[in-house]
Amino acid sequence: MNRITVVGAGHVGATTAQRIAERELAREVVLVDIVQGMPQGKALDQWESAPVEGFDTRLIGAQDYGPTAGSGIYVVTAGLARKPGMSRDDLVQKNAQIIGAVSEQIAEHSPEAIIVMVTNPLDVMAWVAMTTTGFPRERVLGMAGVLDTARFRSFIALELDVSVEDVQALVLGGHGDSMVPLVSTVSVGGIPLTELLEKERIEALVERTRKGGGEIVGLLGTGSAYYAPSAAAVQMVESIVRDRRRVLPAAAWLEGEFGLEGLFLGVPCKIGAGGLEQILEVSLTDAEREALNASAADVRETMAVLGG
Ligand code: TXD
Repeated sequence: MNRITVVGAGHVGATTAQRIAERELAREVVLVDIVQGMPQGKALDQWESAPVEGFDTRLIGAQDYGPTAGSGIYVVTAGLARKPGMSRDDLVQKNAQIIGAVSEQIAEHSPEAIIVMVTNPLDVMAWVAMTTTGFPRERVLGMAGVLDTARFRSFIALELDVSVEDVQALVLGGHGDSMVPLVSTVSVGGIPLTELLEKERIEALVERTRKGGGEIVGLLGTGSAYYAPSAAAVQMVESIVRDRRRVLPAAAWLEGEFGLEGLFLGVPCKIGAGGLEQILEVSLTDAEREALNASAADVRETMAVLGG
């Protein structure tokens, strides 16, 4: 791919740019941020790591979207963090304004691009991006499921003292609290997790995963997670760039899948050169379906804040 743009050069955005460059997923990575000089400074610093790391992907920073023209992918991480005294709804409105403005620029400069939305609340921000750009659903995806699954898999690997590579898991629904882990689908080297761990222990790991973002925030003191989130976003980018058709949990616009429509929600997606190639459906237990519906209700409530 010629060019990938990362919008928002903060913690997640800058780390995402560095990972994309180190893997040479594009010839050029453009970091865009509103803060004067900051994306230029980070991009230059990253480019100066190229001789040591051995990559040829050029990194540049910008305040405007001219240099991003023709990008195949935009990873969108621009946004505000919640400040003291700011309500959740205020934050949604502020971030929706930012994502609306960013999306107009994307549509103008790269009408064929694929958007990977990271900014929270990502299901709703993906909807803002889709409606503002007018892009088809195939070209707008939200990142959360890969991160939630990675956290779940990392905790299971620790618990069983096995390689993370052999732990497979699927998480549906919204991000964090409202995620829906399909415990029956979790396997370790092909062995169902339920044969290796007590139900209570599995529940404890699920709970830790649900609160995974908060655990990091609590430890960091300021800011939130970015190493695992950027790794997760880049896994989606890589599947697009290399047309790998990986089956990854991601937020996609539903049109009847899982009995839901008219919202973005985390579901198993086949991700390839065209973005969303297919949504794969799995049968759910009654409890899982109920949890997924509750997660959908959460997303709809937030859409309603924006008049959706
Ligand atoms: O799983 C997930 N989807 C997430 C989401 C995991 C981790 C982080 N998640 C969300 O990503 C988080 O809640 C935030 O909404 C975004 C970005 O998180 P990050 O930790 O990178 O935040 P920072 O460090 O504050 O960076 C945000 C940057 C900052 O540099 C701002 O100056 C910039 O966004 N910003 C903008 N850039 C471009 N254009 C506009 N309009 C703009 N407004 C702010």
